[in-house]
Amino acid sequence: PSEEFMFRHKGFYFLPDLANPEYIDSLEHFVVRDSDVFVVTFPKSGTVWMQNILSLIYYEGHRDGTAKTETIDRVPWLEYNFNKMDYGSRPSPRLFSTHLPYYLAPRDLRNKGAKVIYVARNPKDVAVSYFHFSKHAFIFEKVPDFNILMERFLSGKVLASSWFDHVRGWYTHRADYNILFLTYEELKKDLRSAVLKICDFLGKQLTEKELNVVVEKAVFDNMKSDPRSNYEDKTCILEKGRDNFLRRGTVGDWKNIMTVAQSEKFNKVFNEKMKDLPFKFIWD
Ligand code: PPS
Repeated sequence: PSEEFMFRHKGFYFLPDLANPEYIDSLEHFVVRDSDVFVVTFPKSGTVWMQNILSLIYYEGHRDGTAKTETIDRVPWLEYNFNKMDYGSRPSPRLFSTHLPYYLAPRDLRNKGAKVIYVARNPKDVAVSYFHFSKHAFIFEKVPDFNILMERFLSGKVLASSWFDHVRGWYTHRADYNILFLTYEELKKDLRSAVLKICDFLGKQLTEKELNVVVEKAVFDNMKSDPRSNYEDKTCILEKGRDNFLRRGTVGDWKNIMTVAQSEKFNKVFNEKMKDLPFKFIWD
């Protein structure tokens, strides 16, 4: 992969410009508050979706449409501080998202005060989503051929490195964190139940009416048409007018692009690397 688009630090690929090795190292000592909530994902696994769900759960002004704040300002990325916020002076409860692997995450998270929500998505769809996103995102290297992207994905030469290591790392160290594991597919299957589970984990009591609004506003089509949720104005990331962060939002889109041979190769690597873990993804 081109160094113009990614740099490697401590075995992990980051986006340049928005992060550098010193900043990443400083995050080990980032002061975490017990009231903080971290969304942790491998890229293209439902980050923006979960950012939006948390924002809707926590902010009445988002639910009722009176506040115009964008999701990125409510749930900023820890390691990519796009809007140069002073995270230390943000009022509690602070919401963050991150693609960091467990071993580079703030140490304080292991005190188990703060909550972590990990969202995993079936990796074939992650690779396909990554491929499409990279075509229109300035921050990603354009890879013209899916086969090349897939090879890089399987060998961990993409942003956030290996999907397999990312999921395994967080999952096998789960006892060190106050963590809720969710899959993109379960959110798709029954968003309402997933939101209830999230509220339960966060200790947030929503009324029936509030819950209905969260679920309705977090549905793909509604998020796609809401500029606060879809990063429409982030022309520094994406070409304007092109597929934004909300592209298709389905389970099984990999079938539209992967050949049988590619799918079999993918299965082989998946089975080798994940066989001892209980992750069961809905693939279609
Ligand atoms: S990023 O760049 O890491 O922040 O991307 P991320 O948000 O993790 O992943 C983007 C994919 O998530 C899909 N998405 C959704 N799917 C269903 N419902 C909702 N509400 C939703 N919001 C985002 C988005 O469409 C991307 O997947 P693909 O398959 O490319 O459509």
